[in-house]
Amino acid sequence: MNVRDIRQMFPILDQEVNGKPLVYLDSAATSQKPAPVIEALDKYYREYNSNVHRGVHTLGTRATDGYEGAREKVRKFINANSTEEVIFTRGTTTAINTVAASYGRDNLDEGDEIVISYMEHHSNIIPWQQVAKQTGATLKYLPLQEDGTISLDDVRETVNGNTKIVSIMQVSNVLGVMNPIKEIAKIAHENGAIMVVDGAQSAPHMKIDVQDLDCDFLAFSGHKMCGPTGIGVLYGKKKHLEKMEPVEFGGEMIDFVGLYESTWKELPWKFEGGTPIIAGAIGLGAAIDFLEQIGLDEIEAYEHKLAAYAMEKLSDIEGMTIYGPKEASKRAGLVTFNIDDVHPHDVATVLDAEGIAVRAGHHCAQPLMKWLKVSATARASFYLYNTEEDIDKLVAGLVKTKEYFSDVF
Ligand code: 7TS
Repeated sequence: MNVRDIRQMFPILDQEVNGKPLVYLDSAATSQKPAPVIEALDKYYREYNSNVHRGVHTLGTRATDGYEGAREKVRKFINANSTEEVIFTRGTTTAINTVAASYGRDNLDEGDEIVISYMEHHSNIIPWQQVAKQTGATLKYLPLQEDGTISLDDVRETVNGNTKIVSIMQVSNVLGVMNPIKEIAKIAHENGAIMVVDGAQSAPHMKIDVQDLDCDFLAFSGHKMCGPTGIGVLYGKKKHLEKMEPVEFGGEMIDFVGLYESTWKELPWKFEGGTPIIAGAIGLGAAIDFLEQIGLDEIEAYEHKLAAYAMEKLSDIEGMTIYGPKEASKRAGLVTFNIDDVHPHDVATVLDAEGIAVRAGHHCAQPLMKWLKVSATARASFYLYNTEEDIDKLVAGLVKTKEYFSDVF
């Protein structure tokens, strides 16, 4: 993998921000887009923009082929059994909400339990809070180890015969930990529960095989994996999706509409009410082609190297607190930190003046912030286009931040 060549495929990286070359370290929020993805969107709108699954005209057929072709690319990307199991959504949030609103509402009752963890993103917390309120089910939290990891003993203790749904992120957007999803899924299944996986931070960075993980549902977002915003995926096992009710009703998802009753199209379209996200899906297909050309294993290995380098360099800065496991081998490509008493928003502001983009805040993980006993943190997140030089610039920026604030106070 030649990072110099890869960087050249991302036109946005070649610019100055505040008079300094841009160092983009916020890919966990959203990744940048390579030229082939931008070109695929451009080509669609210039050459074959049309609605899908309707007319017989040529552009409509091309758009339908592009849209359904992207579904097959996603199927292969996650090794789903069939395209019937691949539903296009607006993103991870919509995908998890669909599972909670449909599977959750129909399969939960008073006394049933939903198990999530303290490290979840709000979009894997609130849908379960809502469905718990609607059905009388109880929401339970898996505890975390001191370094922020999940122990399988805790999973065995928390998941029991009352558990109906276990929903866990594969990679944390704050701690960077990689959770043992396959093992958790096994424990869930032994107890008669289903396993939902939030793959927002894993799908862009590592190979995912839904059959090997044996998860029942997987959610992820296109915009974090070099694709456009507004497109995501809900994978679900056919045996569940077949029995589930759609959550959005209208055009495109129906078979027959009577005055008082209607019937639905077959899978996957019964979950795709309204004109679908055609350009988004085509762009996601191009992003998958791009990532696969480089190789997900290569990308993962490269990001591990970057994370290890960042951990080493950042740990050398005095007053630095890094959250999550210390061992780089347990971490994906992001580092979340605080430095002395400087507010993370101030850290991000000083870094921005240096052309360095990091995120500051609660990262949509307020329960985790409470667990960490902080209100906010700064976070640098890496992707295949970042370099060790980017991390050196981050370190220099942080040293400058420290100096600036020690002068102020
Ligand atoms: N789950 C995880 C683990 C995430 O990191 C995010 C977004 C989502 C779900 C929601 O994805 P969406 O595409 O539906 O919005 N995480 C972040 C982040 O860490 N900073 O900005 C967005």
